[in-house]
Amino acid sequence: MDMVSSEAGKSAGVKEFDVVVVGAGFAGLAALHYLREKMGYKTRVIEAGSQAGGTWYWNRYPGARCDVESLQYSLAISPEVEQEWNWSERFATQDEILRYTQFAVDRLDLARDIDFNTRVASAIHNDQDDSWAVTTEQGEVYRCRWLIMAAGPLSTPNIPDFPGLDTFKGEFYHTGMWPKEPVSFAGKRVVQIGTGSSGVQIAQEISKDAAQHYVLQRTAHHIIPAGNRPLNPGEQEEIKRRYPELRDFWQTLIGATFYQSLPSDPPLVPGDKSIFDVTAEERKKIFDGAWAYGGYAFQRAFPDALKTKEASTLAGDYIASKIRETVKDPATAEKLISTQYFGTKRVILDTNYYSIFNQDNVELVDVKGDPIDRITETGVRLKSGREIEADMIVCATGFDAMTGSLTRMEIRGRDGLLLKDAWADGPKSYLGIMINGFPGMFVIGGPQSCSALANVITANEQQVDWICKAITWLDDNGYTSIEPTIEAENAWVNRCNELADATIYTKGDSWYLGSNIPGKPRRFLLYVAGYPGYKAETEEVAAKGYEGFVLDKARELS
Ligand code: N01
Repeated sequence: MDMVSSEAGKSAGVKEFDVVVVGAGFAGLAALHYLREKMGYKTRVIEAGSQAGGTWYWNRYPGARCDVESLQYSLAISPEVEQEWNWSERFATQDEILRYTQFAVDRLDLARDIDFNTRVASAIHNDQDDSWAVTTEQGEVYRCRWLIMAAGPLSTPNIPDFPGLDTFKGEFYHTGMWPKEPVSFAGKRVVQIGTGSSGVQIAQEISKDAAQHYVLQRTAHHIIPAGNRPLNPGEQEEIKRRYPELRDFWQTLIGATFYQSLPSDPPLVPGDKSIFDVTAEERKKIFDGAWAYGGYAFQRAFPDALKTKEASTLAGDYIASKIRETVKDPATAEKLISTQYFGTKRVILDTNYYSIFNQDNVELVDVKGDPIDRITETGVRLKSGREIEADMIVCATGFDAMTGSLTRMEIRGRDGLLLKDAWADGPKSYLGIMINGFPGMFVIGGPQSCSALANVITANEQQVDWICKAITWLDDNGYTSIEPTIEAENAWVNRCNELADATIYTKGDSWYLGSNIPGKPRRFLLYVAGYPGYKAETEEVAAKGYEGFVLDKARELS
């Protein structure tokens, strides 16, 4: 179906599509495949990078690796891709995931409908005919009936506004914008700022070669072992044989991912007993088993570990004991122990981070106690007056999460409403997919979705499925517009807030709450009740004829 080409009002030079998708990460690729192959829609993906891959394209810093098991962190949309690709390790490196993405792009012939090296500047809704005009930074205009934003939840790097940053004469990098050219740490004095997931991974690479490595930590995060290893003989083959059954099973789990590859494996952790219903010895035994198994087994060892401060403290205490066992200098060990409740920040998977602090060339610098005053020409000055000389500064300072990739574009909806203004008091959406005031614009991985709290590829594919079915239904019924009511949106946001308030997530500071960005309203940005609940709630809305949405037929379809 190519309805666009038959519409009036086309302008010279304007490219016309049924659907424009912004972003060629996993979400954008899944959307393109679905729209093209299952629906036959004229679709264009606009991508800022020179290659598909989204987060795995930009975050090419040394040490980058996924924290979801590779056999589960893959697209389900194509049985061919699923069967023909071979993973090498339990948790894949950035490089391997990018090669996998390229394999999927080639196998599904996706590149012919993607414009690379093209960044979107604005997306403006036309209230007369319910179309969207998407303009790139190069000035090209794409017109479409439906717009899908798949620009990523963690894709707008946060470079803090350190005074003097522009005066620094050495090398400067952010993990989320890592150059393609090799970067050498050898023999250099390297200051690393930030100790979240990215910081913990790159720290181990920097510390291997740097003459001196200063790790500037503002807050200690909780880190548990990944237990990475090469895949066992036969493991991949069995999963491949059983993918349809296993993918259905994984979808029933809270994070749409499992800490054991096979449901038939003997359970390593019961996962269903309250942390308070076991003796201290039993609790330790369960934690020991989960710790040894690796991955998020530890986080899921007790169902209530993320529910109350008391439960979270028990998990945190166990991690503290492991840090004290590993780090030789007691003062450094104490600094590395998180004072946040376990789970308030994203729990990090890793293997050797704590032990780098036993090396002579690595120093942990507490920049909460002695904050960064300014960047100088030659390094970093702390408030105490201490000068840290550096040849290189690496910012692992995270992202303007969930909203940054949207608000940095000029997105104008009904009556010229600017998205940034609509979200001035905090982002709002209905189902984490659509926004009042922005008809016909769908978001994948947006605020109040469950995306970043689940296996994000599975979450993306579920949203793609929902959106594409909605578009099919709208077109089949002659609707040209869909927009959530303000009441439905408010109810969804309130529900997400209530769900989050009943957990540990809102009892600390994190990008989940926007509190990592100065001035960003503190709001919990995700749906916490888990993937199965999210899927059920969104599908119920669709089954009820898109309850909570206003549907319109402003434009005549031919
Ligand atoms: O970012 P972060 P990230 N002065 O926000 C510090 C995913 N991911 O890129 O905690 C000094 O977690 C900040 O300190 P504080 C994953 O979902 C996954 O590491 O705000 N320090 C913090 O330590 C993850 O959660 C993978 O006090 C400053 C750090 O910078 C998400 O991406 C790998 C500062 C930022 O940590 C983001 O992770 C990588 C300042 N002004 C990322 N500003 C895997 O799959 C910030 N910081 C394994």
